[in-house]
Amino acid sequence: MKKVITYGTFDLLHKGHIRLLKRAKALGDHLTVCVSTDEFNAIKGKKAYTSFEDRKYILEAIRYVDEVIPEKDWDQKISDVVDNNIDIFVMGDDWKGKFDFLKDYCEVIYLPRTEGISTTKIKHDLGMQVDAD
Ligand code: C2G
Repeated sequence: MKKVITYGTFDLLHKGHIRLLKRAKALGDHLTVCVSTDEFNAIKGKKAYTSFEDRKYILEAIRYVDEVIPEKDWDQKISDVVDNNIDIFVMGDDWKGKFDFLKDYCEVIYLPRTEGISTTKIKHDLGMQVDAD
């Protein structure tokens, strides 16, 4: 069984997130999504509209997602990959190169982002407070 993992906040879920998850799952047989906790989002300088528990609940309902685990800090990726027997690490290409250190442990693939949509854009268009990028 080929196992894939990806990471993210997945706030205000939109087509860009779903397309990433669909393509990630297509690379293997099992997709683990590591979703940022509210505390880690604060470290990332993000404030999600939807709580960790609700973002986890929503992700678990997606047909492409097999397991959802918490992302609590920047330094857990190697142990996540090793402990979960991950074959492929996938992220959108806004992160291109940032996680190449994982190539010692698994395949690393950066997929093209979906243009024209983002959580920040949604918040902006709705006149909501947006995070400092
Ligand atoms: N994404 C995408 N297209 C978009 C928006 C997002 O492909 N229009 C992808 C991102 O590249 C990322 C995933 O969807 O791979 C989740 O995006 P975010 O929730 O914004 O995740 P981020 O805040 O970048 O957190 O340790 C890594 C971090 O947790 C990533």
